[in-house]
Amino acid sequence: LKLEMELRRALDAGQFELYYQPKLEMADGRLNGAEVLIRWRNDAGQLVPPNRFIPVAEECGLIGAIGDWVLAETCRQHAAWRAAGLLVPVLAVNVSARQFAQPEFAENMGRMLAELGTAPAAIELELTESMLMADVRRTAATLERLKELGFSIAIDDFGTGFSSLNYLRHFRLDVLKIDQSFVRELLQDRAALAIVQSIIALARALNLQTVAEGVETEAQRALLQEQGCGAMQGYLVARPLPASDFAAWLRAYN
Ligand code: G
Ligand code: G
Ligand code: MN
Ligand code: NA
Repeated sequence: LKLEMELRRALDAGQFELYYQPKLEMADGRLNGAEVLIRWRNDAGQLVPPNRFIPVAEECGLIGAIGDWVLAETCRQHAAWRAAGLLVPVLAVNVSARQFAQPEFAENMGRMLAELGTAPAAIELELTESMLMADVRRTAATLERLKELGFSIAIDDFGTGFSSLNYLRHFRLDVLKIDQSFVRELLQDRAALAIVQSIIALARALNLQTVAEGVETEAQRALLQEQGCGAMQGYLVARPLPASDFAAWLRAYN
């Protein structure tokens, strides 16, 4: 309850910040996009990671307001970078279960982006398997509408949830993000390698892109590329960066 009150105050006081982590194409190193990751700069000036407060925000319902802030700030930053002449990649925003479960989620997203003056094509939405499977009929309709509006859709932490392969076939998706737990074990564990190979084969058959998460070493990168993975994200490329550092990274990169 104390944390809930602190989060409310943090939102009013503007204590949330967005970090940006680039994703690169495996084949040629071109910029594929960037994931947007929230942090909380608390009263003590410490940076609190989302695992420590997103679950609480989700429980108390504050996630709606925080999610709206994340989307608005992402769009504002996107516009500011473009105005400054930067080539900004697609920005991938994490969506919480409670946000996705809103009855008018797709319409609300479309309306908010129109108000913010951002093209939905500039935004990718990261959803998890459990969100998609909670109500598959509604999910199919919501994804259809989001795609019509122009958003791209990624499944986050793929392979760790319980998704029915049959439903994946019917959902309008763009990207499978291979969970970092598999990438971490890739060189030591034959089972992890087999799972990664299966995800890549599945993605290819369903015409989806793959992004490996948590790539930290050159050996992991080389093996993923050899297996036909499409893109990568992780400390090997860059850590999640504050906006100004990410802009500098982009300038140096382009
Ligand atoms: O940035 P970090 O690795 O600490 O992120 C940890 C978790 O927090 C990830 O699972 C990520 O999806 C989640 N997360 C990060 N930013 C956001 C956000 O803006 N909204 C939601 N709902 N989750 C986020
Ligand atoms: O669940 P989600 O994929 O949204 O969370 C991404 C999380 O992974 C963020 O907390 C981010 O800080 C973290 N992350 C990003 N790259 C790496 C990496 O190379 N290694 C590790 N251990 N974590 C990473
Ligand atoms: Mn994510
Ligand atoms: Na993930």
